[in-house]
Amino acid sequence: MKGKVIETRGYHSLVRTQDFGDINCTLQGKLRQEKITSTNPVAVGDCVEIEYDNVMATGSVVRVMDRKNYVVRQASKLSKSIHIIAANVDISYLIINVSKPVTLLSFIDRFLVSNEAYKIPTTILINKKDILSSKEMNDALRLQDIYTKAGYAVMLISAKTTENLDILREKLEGKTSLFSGNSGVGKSAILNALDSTFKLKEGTLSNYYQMGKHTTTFSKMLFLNEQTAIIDTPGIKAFGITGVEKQELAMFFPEFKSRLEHCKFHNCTHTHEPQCEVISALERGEISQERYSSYLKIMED
Ligand SMILES: Nc1nc2c(ncn2[C@@H]2O[C@H](COP(=O)(O)OP(=O)(O)OP(=O)(O)O)[C@@H](O)[C@H]2O)c(=O)[nH]1
Ligand SMILES: [Mg+2]
Ligand SMILES: [Zn+2]
Repeated sequence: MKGKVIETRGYHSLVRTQDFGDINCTLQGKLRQEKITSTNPVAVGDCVEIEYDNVMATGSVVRVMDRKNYVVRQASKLSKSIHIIAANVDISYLIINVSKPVTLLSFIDRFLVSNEAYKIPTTILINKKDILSSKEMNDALRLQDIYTKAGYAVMLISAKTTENLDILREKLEGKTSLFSGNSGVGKSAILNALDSTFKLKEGTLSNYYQMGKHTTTFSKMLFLNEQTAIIDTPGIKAFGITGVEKQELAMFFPEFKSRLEHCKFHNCTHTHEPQCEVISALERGEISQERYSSYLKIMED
C-alpha cells in the first residue's frame, strides 16, 4: 500500500493512505541502515510503500520512493551527517522577525544558499507586522528591499491581525509548502491563523525574549484542503551549509548568478579580481552590501 508521510518522530511515522486513513508506522529494520548519511531515513513529505497489519491497524515502511527534492539540515555542528527536514516540497517559506526574537541576516543568507543548492524556491515572510515600532518597520522595509533586489519574494504579514494572510493563502493554494525559521517567529501561529482547526501549540510571550523556546518539537504536515499542504517544523537555531564548494557559492546567490558570465575571469571569486561584474554591480548599488558581506563570510567559513 502507498501513502504519504505526514509526521515523523524518531523511527515512528504517521502515513496518510487513501483507503485506510492515517496509519502509525514503524520502519523496517533494513530501511534504517540503508541511508546512513542522513539521521532519518524517512521524512515528512516522503511517498512511501508500507506493509499494513490488518489486525493491529499499524504499518511498517518498507520503501521510500524517489524524492523530487528534499530539505536538509546538518544534524549537529560537529557531525557530517544530515537530517532531512522534509521531502517533495514545492516552495520553502522562511519566516523571520525584525522584532524580538530578531532573525540574523547571516542566518537568512545561509538558509537561502542552502535552498538554492537544493533547488527549492524560497519566499520570505516577515511576521508580527502588528507590533513593529517605526524603527522596526524601517528595518522590515530595508530587508524587503535587500531580498527583493536579490530576487526573492518578501511579504510582511501578521498572524495576529491576519494582515496579508489572504494573499499568502492564494500563494499556498495547490502546493506543498514548508515553513521554517528560528523558534518563536510565529510559524505555528501563522498556520493557526490560516485554519483555526489546526490548534497547533504556540510559544508563550514571556518566554521568548531572547530566543524562542522550541514549542514545536517535530515536523508535521497540515492540509488547508486536499491539494494544499503546509509543513510546520521545529525552530532552527543556527544554520550550517553542507555540500557547497567554495567555487560554486556565487551560483547560489541569484543576483550574483545572473552576472557571473560578465566577469573577466571564469574562475573569478568576486573578491579582488579586476573587471568583476559582481563587484561592479555592488558599486552601482544593484547588489546590496549586506548580501555581499554574507557571501564573503560564508566563503570564509
Ligand atoms: N503580536 C504578534 N504575536 C505573534 C504573531 N505571530 C506569532 N506571535 C506570537 O509569537 C509567539 C511564538 O509563536 P509560535 O507560533 O509558537 O512560533 P514558532 O515559530 O512556531 O516557534 P517554535 O515552534 O518554537 O519553532 C507566540 O506567543 C505567538 O502568539 C504576530 O503576528 N503578532
Ligand atoms: Mg511552532
Ligand atoms: Zn567576479
